[in-house]
Amino acid sequence: MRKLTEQQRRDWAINGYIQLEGVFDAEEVDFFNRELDLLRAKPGYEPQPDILPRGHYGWVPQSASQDPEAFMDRRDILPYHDAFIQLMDRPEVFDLVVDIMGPHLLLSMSQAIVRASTTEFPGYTHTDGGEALREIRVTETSRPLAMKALYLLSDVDGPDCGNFTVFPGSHMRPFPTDGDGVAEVSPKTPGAVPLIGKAGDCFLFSHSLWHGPSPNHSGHGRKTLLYNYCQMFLRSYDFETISDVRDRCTPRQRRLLGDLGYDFRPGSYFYVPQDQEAVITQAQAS
Ligand SMILES: O=C(O)CCC(=O)C(=O)O
Repeated sequence: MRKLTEQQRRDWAINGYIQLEGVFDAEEVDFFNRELDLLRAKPGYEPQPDILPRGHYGWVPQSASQDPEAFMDRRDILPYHDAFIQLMDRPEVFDLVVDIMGPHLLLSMSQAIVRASTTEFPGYTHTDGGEALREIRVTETSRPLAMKALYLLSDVDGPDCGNFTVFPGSHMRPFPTDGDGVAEVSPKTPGAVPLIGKAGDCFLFSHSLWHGPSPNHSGHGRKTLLYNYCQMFLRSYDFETISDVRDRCTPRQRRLLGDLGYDFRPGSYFYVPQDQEAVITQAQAS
């Protein structure tokens, strides 16, 4: 399997993120953009801010708007196309995820986001994983608890284009909140870096990095795919047990979805199956 270069290893340790250029070619970018547009008409999990608390997703019959440039935040995208399943262990990215996380990992979330071009959205900054994970940081020499791969499906070539915006090095610092747990930093706080990238690039970043979307005034929607990986002893965001797509998966993909190959028993997921490393490091066909 591929490994991080020395420069990437330093970037990960010091900045808390890495940019991989040109992971998708132009044809793949078009393909995934089309698939994203198709999701809108289908049922699925989306935020329901008037009904559900922040961070929770409810089942909706379709997205609020069928305009491909409008806001969409769709969770658990694996069932919609085999290409979304294949992306969970695409070697150019997954090999590096394993180099960073080690082999005892789960795919805990998949997501498609469109950030509409609008003057209404100021962007926001957060760490991943909710209130408890926000309190936990690990050292430069430790594996992370969780990390994401964010695939850009739109060019982001200037500020205020819905940029993925980060505070380099912040993964080592407590996230600043007021007494009610509300973030005291935003994409406009000094130190924030709005990242530039091309459709097809991928950002790998730690759950504890202060990050989030900038405003988008570009005139077009900024589209991304996100895959979250966590250590096995954490749990999945997207499913209670194991995703229904398991029958469409390779053994490695099934393992990434939490299928251990035997029924749950106390100790499962903390002490991993004996073949865990072999399954994760070998991309068997079926
Ligand atoms: O770029 C976005 O729209 C949100 C990405 C993000 O902040 C996240 O996945 O945690």
